[in-house]
Amino acid sequence: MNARKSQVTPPTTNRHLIRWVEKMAELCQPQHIHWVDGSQKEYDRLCEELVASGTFTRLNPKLWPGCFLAHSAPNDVARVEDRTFICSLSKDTAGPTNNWEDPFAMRRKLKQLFRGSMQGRTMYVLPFSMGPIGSPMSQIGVQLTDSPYVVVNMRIMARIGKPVFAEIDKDIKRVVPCMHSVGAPLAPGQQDIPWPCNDTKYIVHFPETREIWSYGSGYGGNALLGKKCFALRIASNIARDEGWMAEHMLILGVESPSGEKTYLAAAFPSACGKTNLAMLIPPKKGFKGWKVWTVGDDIAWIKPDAEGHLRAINPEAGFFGVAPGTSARTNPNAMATLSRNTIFTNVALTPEGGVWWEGMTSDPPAECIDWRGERWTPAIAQSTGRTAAHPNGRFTAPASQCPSIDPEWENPAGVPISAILFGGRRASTLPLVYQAFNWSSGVYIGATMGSETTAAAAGAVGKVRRDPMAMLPFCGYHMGDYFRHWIKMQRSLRSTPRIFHVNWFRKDAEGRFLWPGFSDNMRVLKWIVDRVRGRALSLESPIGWTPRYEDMHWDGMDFDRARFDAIQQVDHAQWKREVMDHEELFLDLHDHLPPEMIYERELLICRL
Ligand code: SAT
Ligand code: MN
Repeated sequence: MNARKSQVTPPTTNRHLIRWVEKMAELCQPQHIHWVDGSQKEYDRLCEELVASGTFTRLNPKLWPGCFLAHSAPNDVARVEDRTFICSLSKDTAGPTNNWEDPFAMRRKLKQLFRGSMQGRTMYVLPFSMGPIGSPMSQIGVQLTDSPYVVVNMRIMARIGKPVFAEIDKDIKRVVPCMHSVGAPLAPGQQDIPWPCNDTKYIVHFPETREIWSYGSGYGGNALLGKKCFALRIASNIARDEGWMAEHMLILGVESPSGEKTYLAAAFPSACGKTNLAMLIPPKKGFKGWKVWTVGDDIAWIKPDAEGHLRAINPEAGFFGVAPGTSARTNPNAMATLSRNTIFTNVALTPEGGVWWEGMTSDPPAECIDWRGERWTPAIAQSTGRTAAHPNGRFTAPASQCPSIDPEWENPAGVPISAILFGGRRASTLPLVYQAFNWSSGVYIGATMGSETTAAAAGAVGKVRRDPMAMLPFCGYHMGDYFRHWIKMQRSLRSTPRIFHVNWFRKDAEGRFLWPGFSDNMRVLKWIVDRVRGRALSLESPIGWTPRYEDMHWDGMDFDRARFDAIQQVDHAQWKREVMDHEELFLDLHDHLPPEMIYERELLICRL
């Protein structure tokens, strides 16, 4: 029997799937095919193999039970936006903010790249459900991958394996095919390396045929194809066609002492604190009885229900969070979540067999092995400027382990959304919080969002870039059409969520943060909940409704009116420059821009 042919009977009766697997095996020439069942036994075996191959280091089970550490190749540490393509039939459909190539030319290129790309490796057939299995809001994909690292990470990030094959066999949902190869075939007898990948990288989406092809990278959003590629880039296309929204948003529930629960969704760019906000613990002083519940930290699928209210699910099952900066002080819930059964990537290894990253503790370890695998000490850091962890080092941890996980987080019908927040990292101009006048001015606020770039994507860090709805790298079609879709959503709603903009990162003239952030962000959430519930008044400013000092809950915090005025200040000169910047993005999108965006901009200019 052909070695490439599956040795076992496939655990599916779906002939399209079986045929596709055969065809792709013919192309990629793997040595084995493994149908992923998603069991603990299989996971344990794959982790063993990853330890044996040097990809994984098993952490000290007394300190970090069930945890592993991986170090990636230095040329494979983040999403590669310049290698990410939306290959729609027409360039106009992808829009100017996406890389585009002719889909036929791209298919030819991919065929060449994938030909023989899995030689000497196992091809895993990995079925996954984004969203709870069987939920009407869930979507199904099958990823073929030659990376066991991807399989074990996907087991944490999505629902995978046997129950998903059962869903596929019901034949009611379209399955999104996802091809993935690290692009490092092994010649007979060739020794493997801990992090195989390729200098040539392609992260390709075919929106019309709903397909994903990813080549050359094994890292994060480039390789865990259920996440950004499917749940955002492909799903944003499905959502537009079907009248719902696939958004780069966390989902949280605020519970008051009387048990009233209000759910919010919030869009911030990568590495701007979505995970921290989603897992917020209210300040001890002044917020007795208040609680924040976590539904998701990165992606929200939002759909109008039969009554015309928006409901949201988190399509993921785990957190792929930024490790540096995460600590018992900044995010105790994240620390508890990642304390066991977690896969760490690109953080440092301590001599006791634990992990460490910048910001985890105030005192660094005396020595450790850094993410590059080299000896690191605080003195070496001083002289070379090298960090122990890569700034985009990550933890992959099961959502079910999060102490603040919402009892409703797997509700197949989702949770009701009362408010939408936009935000980014802005040292100036943008106040701590303000509320949009209405839905269309809120869409304008989201559409013109800016943020300083972070290490989550390859490229310069700290430059303000326009990142509409935090979707610039993730919208799978023309950004102008995406704004139009947002505007149109209102028509299918009986109640629209209130829209807000927040900025935890405003600085004073000396460059010091004006706001402590973290648990004190609860004060902003409370004002937002009070606004949504009609309990707080507000002031009218040129940009929207802003909080009155006396409507903010200051119990347990010393923040006088002058500081509040400073952080809330709407500086007309700064705002005029800001609006000029909006124009730059709009010029790029002009031929697809909904008229509402032009009118909102004109009104804003008049008010300034
Ligand atoms: O895209 S990743 O999943 O690698 C992380 C992010 O940028 O949000
Ligand atoms: Mn993200």
